[in-house]
Amino acid sequence: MLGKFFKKPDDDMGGRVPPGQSLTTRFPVLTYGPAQRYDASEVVVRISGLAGEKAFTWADLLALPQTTLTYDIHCVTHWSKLDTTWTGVRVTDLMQHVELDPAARYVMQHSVGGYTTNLSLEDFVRPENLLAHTFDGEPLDAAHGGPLRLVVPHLYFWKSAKWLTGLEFMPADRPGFWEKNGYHMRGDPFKEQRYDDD
Ligand SMILES: Nc1nc2c(c(=O)[nH]1)N[C@H]1C(S)=C(S)[C@@H](COP(=O)(O)O)O[C@H]1N2
Ligand SMILES: [Mo]
Repeated sequence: MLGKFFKKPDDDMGGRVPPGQSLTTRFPVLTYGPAQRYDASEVVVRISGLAGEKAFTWADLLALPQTTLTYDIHCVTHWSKLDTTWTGVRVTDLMQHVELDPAARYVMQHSVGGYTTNLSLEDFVRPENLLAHTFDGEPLDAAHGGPLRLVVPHLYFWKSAKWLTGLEFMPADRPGFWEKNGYHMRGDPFKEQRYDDD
């Protein structure tokens, strides 16, 4: 059954497919625990920690510039999906409206349901990272994190929190949910940083 949907790349597609990954044209759902359901009217992204306190509502987010980008995503469970198209607010555009304390070095993403995942500020503030609400021109499915998720395509996909509710800026790194359970603190797919001893 797997062979029908997952195929080993014939080559690495000119360097696009990280080691140990297979391509899929489906879009698998990976959620620890139940999928969360909430309405766009309930969306709030709270800024906390080493930054001026602030909360972005759905309307605030839609008032920011909207960007559509196409890129590849890589899951630590060995699937990669090429050319996924997302629309949302660039992290770099959001950060224009956040008063960051210069002591901030890391950020924790928080989600409905309690999922968390950590990033360094360099991995977070990149022009391709999106607070995404649209996939392939359609509102993002709840199963995939709709109404709003983060997409950080250069790291394994567990670093992209679904149902985003908060961004907590931190002076030092701290493990999120999967990182506490043995996953790598950074998760670069091209370096195969799957587990904390990789
Ligand atoms: N809130 C939340 N975000 C999450 C997860 C989760 O369980 N809860 N799973 C992560 C993992 S392990 C992966 S691989 C991707 C899966 O996203 P998808 O279900 O859209 O494929 O979401 C990440 N973000
Ligand atoms: Mo994952």
